[in-house]
Amino acid sequence: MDIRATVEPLFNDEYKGEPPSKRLLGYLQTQREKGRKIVGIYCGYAPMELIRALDLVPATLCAFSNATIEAAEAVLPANLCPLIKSSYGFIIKDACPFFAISDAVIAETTCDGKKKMFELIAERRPMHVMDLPQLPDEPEALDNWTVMIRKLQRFLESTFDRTTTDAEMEGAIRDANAKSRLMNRVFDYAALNPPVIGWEELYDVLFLAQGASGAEMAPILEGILAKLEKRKQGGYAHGAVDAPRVMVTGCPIAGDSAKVLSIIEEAGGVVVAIDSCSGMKPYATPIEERTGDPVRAMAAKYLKVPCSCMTPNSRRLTEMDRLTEKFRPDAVVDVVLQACHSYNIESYKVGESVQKKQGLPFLKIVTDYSQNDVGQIRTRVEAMLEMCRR
Ligand code: BJ8
Repeated sequence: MDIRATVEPLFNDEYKGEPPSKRLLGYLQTQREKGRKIVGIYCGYAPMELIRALDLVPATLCAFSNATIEAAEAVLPANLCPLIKSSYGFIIKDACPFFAISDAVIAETTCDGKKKMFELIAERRPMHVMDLPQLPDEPEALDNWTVMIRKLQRFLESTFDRTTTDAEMEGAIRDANAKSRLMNRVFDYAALNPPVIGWEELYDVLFLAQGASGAEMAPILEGILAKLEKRKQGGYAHGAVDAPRVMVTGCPIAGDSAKVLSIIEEAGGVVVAIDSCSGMKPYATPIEERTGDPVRAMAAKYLKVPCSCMTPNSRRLTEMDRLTEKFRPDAVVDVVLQACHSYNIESYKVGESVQKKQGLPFLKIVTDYSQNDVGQIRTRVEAMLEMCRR
């Protein structure tokens, strides 16, 4: 049963059925009209708390549409990750409204494709590239990443002619932690068996939460939590009561690559956990408060982001264990975007862990943003769900 047809929608009427991207854009435009500056980001390593401490507003830039890839391929190689091609295509086609209202952009040295693409767009906005340590367990990694966050602080302070204090950063950290706690309470309703929230509604919440601060999100999230509790008390279920529960991990997916999530639910499964930067990952780790060195505290948190650009990326397996414990999936789907070598290679270890340690069916899907492989993905997902039902 699609509960949205039978129960109160999660968002209030003020949004008038607008898609979440439009709501987020409306929010950012309002902030801009109030005189606030917007900072575009592309990655889960961008330290949001520093941005907010400087009274700047973060905006995640467009990266998830197939429509901009053809234009990008005039410059970029065709055998490049679709996320990078799509991002670049949005910029050269002037098609990303979030980039259009951004006053600066933060970039990081994650994968090769992304960092070279940043060179091509560097002239279009003030841009700061952060040198991300990729051996997170080495003792100097934390020192180096702390230095990089301080350099970003200086870049933002000089670009926007302002300064921030430790107390303001501590405040932004507390605000972010409060938002994370509320977001995790929303995720708790996907962990229920049966879940009372599906992936589309989760994405709506995640989308809006990217832009707004904890204080701004708190009343919205409290309202959503009350509605979810009502659904739970009313005995509603998202999907069939006995639907196989699926955890999705891997590359960020949204827009055209969210086809995988739709296929899982169309095939009779329910997506209960989304272990990626477009899903629950940004809310997985709190930042230590009142350490006396908020920049280092931020650095410690962001170094723990379990991205495949890190080696070893053992935290990903630990995090997946935690999510398996909490969300009790019956199967795990690892989504790898074509030509993303790091997630593709890491998939072997992930599959081994899921199958041997958790004893769960595992399906690796390598895909792009086109619709060409929908039939093939559907067949493979159906076969996996069949295994769960046996
Ligand atoms: S912290 S996952 S947002 S890098 S899919 S562009 S890695 S070739 S998106 Fe990511 Fe930051 Fe990591 Fe998260 Fe490259 Fe792979 Fe493409 Fe990727």
